Amino acid sequence: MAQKPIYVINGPNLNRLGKREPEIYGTTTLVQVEAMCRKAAGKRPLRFHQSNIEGEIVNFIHQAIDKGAGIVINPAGYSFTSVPILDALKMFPGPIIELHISNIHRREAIYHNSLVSKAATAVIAGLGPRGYALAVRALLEMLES
Ligand code: DHK
Repeated sequence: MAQKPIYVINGPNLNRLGKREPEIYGTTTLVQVEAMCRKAAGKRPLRFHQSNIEGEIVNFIHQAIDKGAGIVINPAGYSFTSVPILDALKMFPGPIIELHISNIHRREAIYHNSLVSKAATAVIAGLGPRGYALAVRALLEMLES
């Protein structure tokens, strides 16, 4: 039977990774992040999405609820504001890793309280873009055990 995919879901402004505040987010592009995720996933199918629109992110999470094995999500700015994204994640039965490229706890106060963490199995913050590949590998281990 085909393995259920891992969903990697990205929120607003992450389409501009590489050019966006490189002193905070680095110079790696989202296309490069996707390649890192696919390499880390190995044989496990992977769906990679990004949207600047809250409802589209909710729809990606619904796709994962129906077809996915695990979620890595960087909700970006919606981490701190979005009850709809939190509500959608609460419906997901598998492991969820919340990911932030930067260490949000070392930044301005607006970035300190992520609503999404209430639904996350684990949170990675501050490892830079490499955190995505580590999150995918951690999901693989959780799914295999
Ligand atoms: C990305 C964003 O766009 C910010 O709004 C978050 C997160 C931090 C990140 O570090 O990946 O606060």
